[in-house]
Amino acid sequence: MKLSILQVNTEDLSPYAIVCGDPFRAESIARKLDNVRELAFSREYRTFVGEASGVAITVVSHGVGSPGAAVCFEELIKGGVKTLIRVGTAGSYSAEVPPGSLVVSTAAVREDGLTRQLVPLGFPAVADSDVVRALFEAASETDGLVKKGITVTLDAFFQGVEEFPHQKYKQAGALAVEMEISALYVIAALRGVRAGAIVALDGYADADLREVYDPHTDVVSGAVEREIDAAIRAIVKLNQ
Ligand code: R1X
Repeated sequence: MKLSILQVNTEDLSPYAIVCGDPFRAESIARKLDNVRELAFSREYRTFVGEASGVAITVVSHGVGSPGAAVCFEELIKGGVKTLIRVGTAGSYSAEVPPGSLVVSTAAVREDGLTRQLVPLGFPAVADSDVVRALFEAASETDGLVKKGITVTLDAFFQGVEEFPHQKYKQAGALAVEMEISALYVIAALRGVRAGAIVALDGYADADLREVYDPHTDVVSGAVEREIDAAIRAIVKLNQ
């Protein structure tokens, strides 16, 4: 069967998938795998398959924001993917986890608009505990700071006239904010598959800490490299 939006044949997909926002990042993740093939590049969704230590891994870009990303997650699950790991970037809430750190998301605050159209807000957006463990172990084997905890998923990237909810979630102990994890966790739960996410912090979300937002630094690209390696090794661990 061909997936209508990803434009990929389901027979080519593997049970494990790494998803990321940026189609160019999907390519750099795929380059770390053996026997890589590009399957399709349709809209923002670019799909590769390859192998790490003999384990087949699908790599797909999902674009920016929960609704578009949800299309990717739903089609992958329809196509037989059973474990999804998001490798992404996020804004830090605290100087204790500065840009360049990695955060494994144990659960996501549902400040997105999409998931409330799927299931009531009381339903949690929570990661699979085995995926969290594998990601945290693999990330801790790399150099640099790694934390695990709650992240916030928000639709807005640029502020309008409404206040961003960063202060209250920071006070409540959330570590970082990004734009897709709650969609991933809710959809994974509704469809009965497992999911996890690791993010590289690329700046401060908190206006008190933020200077100019520039995610194109060596510190950030080093953290992105570490999280990609960690996600690949986490999948190999999960497959053992
Ligand atoms: O999740 C966020 C979004 O995909 C993080 O980076 C993008 C916006 O720059």
